[in-house]
Amino acid sequence: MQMMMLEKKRPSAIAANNTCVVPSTCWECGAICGSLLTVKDGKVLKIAPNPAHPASKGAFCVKGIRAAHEWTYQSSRLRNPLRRVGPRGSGKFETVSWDSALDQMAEGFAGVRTEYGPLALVGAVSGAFFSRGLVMALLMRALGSPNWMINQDLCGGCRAVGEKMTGLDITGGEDIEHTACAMIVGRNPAVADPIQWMALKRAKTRGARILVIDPFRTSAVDIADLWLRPRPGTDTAVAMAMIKVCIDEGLYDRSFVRKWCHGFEELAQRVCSCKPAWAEEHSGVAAADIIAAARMYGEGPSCFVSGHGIDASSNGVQTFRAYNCLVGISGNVDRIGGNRRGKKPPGFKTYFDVLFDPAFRLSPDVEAERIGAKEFPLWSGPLGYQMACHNPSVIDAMLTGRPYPVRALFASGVNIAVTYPDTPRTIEALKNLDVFVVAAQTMTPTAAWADLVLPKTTTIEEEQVHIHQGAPCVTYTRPGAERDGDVKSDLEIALGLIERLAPRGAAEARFIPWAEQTEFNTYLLEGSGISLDDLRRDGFATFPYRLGNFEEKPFVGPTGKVELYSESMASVGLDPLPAHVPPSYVLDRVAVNDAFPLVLQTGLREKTYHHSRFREQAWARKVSPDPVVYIHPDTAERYGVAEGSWITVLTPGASGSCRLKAKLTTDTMTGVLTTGVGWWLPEAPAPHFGARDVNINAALSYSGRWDPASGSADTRGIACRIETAPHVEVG
Ligand SMILES: Nc1nc2c(c(=O)[nH]1)N[C@H]1C(S)=C(S)[C@@H](COP(=O)(O)OP(=O)(O)OC[C@H]3O[C@@H](n4cnc5c(=O)[nH]c(N)nc54)[C@H](O)[C@@H]3O)O[C@H]1N2
Ligand SMILES: Nc1nc2c(c(=O)[nH]1)N[C@H]1C(S)=C(S)[C@@H](COP(=O)(O)OP(=O)(O)OC[C@H]3O[C@@H](n4cnc5c(=O)[nH]c(N)nc54)[C@H](O)[C@@H]3O)O[C@H]1N2
Ligand code: SF4
Ligand SMILES: [Mo]
Repeated sequence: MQMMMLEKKRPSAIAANNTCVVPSTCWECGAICGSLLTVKDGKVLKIAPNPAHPASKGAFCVKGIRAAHEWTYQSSRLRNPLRRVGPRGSGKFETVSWDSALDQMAEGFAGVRTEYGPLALVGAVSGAFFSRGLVMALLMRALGSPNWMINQDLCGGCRAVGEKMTGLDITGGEDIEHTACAMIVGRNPAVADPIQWMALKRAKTRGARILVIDPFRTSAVDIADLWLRPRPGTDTAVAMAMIKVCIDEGLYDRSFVRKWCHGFEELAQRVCSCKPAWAEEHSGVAAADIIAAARMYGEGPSCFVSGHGIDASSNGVQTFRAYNCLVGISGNVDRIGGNRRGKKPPGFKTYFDVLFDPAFRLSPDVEAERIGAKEFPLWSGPLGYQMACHNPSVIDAMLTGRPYPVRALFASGVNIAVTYPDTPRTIEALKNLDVFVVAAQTMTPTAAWADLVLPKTTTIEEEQVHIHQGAPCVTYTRPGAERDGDVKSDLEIALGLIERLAPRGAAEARFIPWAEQTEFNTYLLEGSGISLDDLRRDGFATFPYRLGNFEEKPFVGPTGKVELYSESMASVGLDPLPAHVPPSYVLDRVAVNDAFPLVLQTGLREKTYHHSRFREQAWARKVSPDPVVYIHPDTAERYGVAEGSWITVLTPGASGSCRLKAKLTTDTMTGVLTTGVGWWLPEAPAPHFGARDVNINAALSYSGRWDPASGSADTRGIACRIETAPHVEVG
């Protein structure tokens, strides 16, 4: 057991001629990089990396430097509340005051609540990683509804459920700095996470070995010692064979397994037939490479750097379970160079602590009514990751009234008409609502359908306090800029609504007891020994923590051990051991082979965009002007696709299609089409702004197949076909 004590860094704020440089944290994506804001007269002039930040160590990206700044000051920013004046989707809005907007919202929500009951009210948000997620959950609870949608079923949902079911909480705690082997699986760190990418490059220079498991040739392959290239969605087979090799060759940590793992014998039995040659058949990865990978990882200390590439699919939880078992048996948990478990200062409250705090919970019978709780108890039930709804089922409820009607939606920080699969169906659902309110910073294909659009503060106008597991430290985002417009934060909007509804008996104020963000942040910090003043001065605060403190803080499952055999999964009738479930395109092949002969991978990140954000910024569009689909030259030749030509992509069960520009490259496998996510065209006509044209989610189904544990739909590993289509100018 080791005691780690990190030294406090010196304050980095320097004042000079009315201009000051203050430490903060970029909040534009989950990497949360330490930043330095140059501020003058309440305006942020410049955003730069903070080399003194213990987690990011100067890592940063162009979105943080440029996009976040422009997002605040651009002319297309929404600066006043808007009320729809024409029919839904007509694009006709008028400017109104906040009082008038919040009165109307309160009236609408109260009306739906009276007519259909509180369950008919739903909130939607990106995730609970930022305070807006927690605020949305608590706002809905205040209104009496357990229903909130987070898009984590499409993001880290399979990872979260897989980890929780294994008893681990290791996301973000990859100790790349000290590892002997970084195993990068389904992760594109050079684009998605500059902190990880810089750490990986340092590790490589130091002599650590890099193992990449990815069907696509990312920049990580350039620094790899070994690259396994499985066919999409076949990682479970690879991981199970790696477990078998490690067990057969004694490359596992016997004493850790004896003391801290539950179900080793059962796991050994399960992988008994998973020979590397078996995995080769399923994945296409040579058996010899699987053996070499198992040895490389098994020698350790090794860390598992996982990504979205093995998430957001109908077999994602089992995939994560398999890799998590590998982490478990190798004992690479909470040890130097392995995967660190979540750390926090004593007393500090994370968003998850508040979400699960009995003081902020609805009664169990109301929570049991949450949409998805019965079908996906490990996602939407009390055992779930964030106890959020099963989103596709909510969309269904909006359209069909089953299991009960959903009539009012408040979407904050989520662009569901672009980022949820099956765009045409999502839009039909939005049109069908009685009340639809969106909080956003710009007009989007989602906001275009709203009755009210509430203009939101940006990440440089808000104060946030968050744990960064990368150092770890508590990190601070400063409201560096004065608000540019008559805009409000998510907390202020929620409080405005509760203030109007509580006197009518339609809301309970106790669910959001903080009068403003600073009070909320103070509440999170209470008892941690870290004050807001410390954070304001330095931008972060480190804290002492212990590695390997398993007695003091057991693993999170029912046995308090790493559950190779998951008791929670067994308790709800799911397979408690990792199992290879073939990806959708393999299962679909039987039925639709001729019609959909190719495989579609979505979600490849682009450096200039955060999903659907920043599409209106000219510099970003210049760097990345078109929605691209990568096609292997052999596949292109076979289907008559020329470099730079526009093609249409279709998948089974979806109500729309998507138009993409072909880029021919051997970076993608033969027969596999790889594209990004989040495309729409702010310059195209309202209300769709291209969301049914160039948005890949227009071509996907959201109506199942779903992962049995997380409820995630497939965003990759999908059978598809293409049509060659001429380039259509979108006006
Ligand atoms: N610039 C930028 N950065 C971002 C974001 C952004 O929009 N823009 N979004 C942020 C968010 S919310 C997220 S969730 C992360 C996601 O970022 P990452 O976790 O890096 O995920 P992806 O880019 O979706 O995919 C990573 C890799 O998974 C591979 N992959 C696909 N299918 C499979 C498979 O079956 N097996 C294996 N082993 N690999 C596969 C892909 O080829 C790809 O190289 O990025 C974050 N960072
Ligand atoms: N097919 C497919 N679909 C995917 C993915 C994929 O790989 N493939 N990736 C999935 C993943 S990983 C993710 S994380 C999601 C992302 O899905 P979304 O969260 O919908 O994506 P964003 O484009 O980041 O943004 C959302 C909107 O939130 C608003 N916003 C930003 N910050 C704030 C804030 O602080 N408060 C409020 N009120 N509004 C704010 C902005 O107006 C922006 O338009 O997409 C998922 N969808
Ligand atoms: S990766 Fe870029 S956008 Fe994300 S937090 Fe860091 S600087 Fe900001
Ligand atoms: Mo995500």
